[in-house]
Parts: sequence; structure tokens; C-alpha cells
Amino acid sequence: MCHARDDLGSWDEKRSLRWLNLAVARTVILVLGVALVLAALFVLLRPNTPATGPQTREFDPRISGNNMEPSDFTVTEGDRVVLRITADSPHEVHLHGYDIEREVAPGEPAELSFEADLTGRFTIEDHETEEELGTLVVEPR
Ligand SMILES: [Cu+2]
Repeated sequence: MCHARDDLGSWDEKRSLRWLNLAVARTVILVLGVALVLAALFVLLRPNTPATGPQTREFDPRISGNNMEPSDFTVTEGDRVVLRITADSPHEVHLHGYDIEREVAPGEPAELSFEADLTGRFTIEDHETEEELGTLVVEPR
């Protein structure tokens, strides 16, 4: 009687142990699956432009007639900006705000090189014609 009970008890234990193992295995698989999905989401959704320091931004606009192409430049505060301007006729280029003035003529390009430490929108004007050639936008970092 006692033996039979013991046997029955150990059989039940084995059964519940197997069930427990199955439950643990399922939980482990579920946790691993969730971790895998989270890892994949992290890789997919993380910002692909990590916070970077100041960069050197170089542009090569060309003035023909009263038009400069490209005419609008957007940089980030702290960037080093290099504008290499060429022209098909003489011009006097003035970058407002930073107050940098350069003469440019055919075969004599002008280079405006400066640190973008003022934020805002600044006009690039031709003092020869008083025409607006373009704008520089410096966005806050
Ligand atoms: Cu001006």
C-alpha cells in the first residue's frame, strides 16, 4: 500500500517535473525571442547620426550674372564653413552678420572661411549690384 502510494507519488513528481521543464523551456524561448526582437528594433531604430562635433562644411558656389548656384547654405553652429566662390564677372560678395567681404572675379575665386559661431539667417549680398545672392543659415547645435 505504502509502496504503491510512493510509486504513484514519484510518477506524479516525474510528470510535474517534465511539465515544469517544458514550462521553463517555453519561458526561455519566449525571453530569447523577445530579446532578439528588442535587439533588432534597437539596431533598426537607433539614430543613424550620432551626436557629432563640429564639422568642416565646404561649398563651391558659382555666380553667373546675378545668380549664385547653389545659393542657400545650411550649417550647424560651431561648424567651420568654407565658401569657395567663383564668378563669370567681378563681384563684391558680402556675408552679413559675420561681416565678411571678398572680391571675386573671373579666374580669381574668393574664399570665405570662418567658424559658424553666430546662429540665424544671414544674407549674402553683392555690393556691386546690391543684389541678394543667397543666404547662410546657421542652426543651433
Ligand atoms: Cu552687405
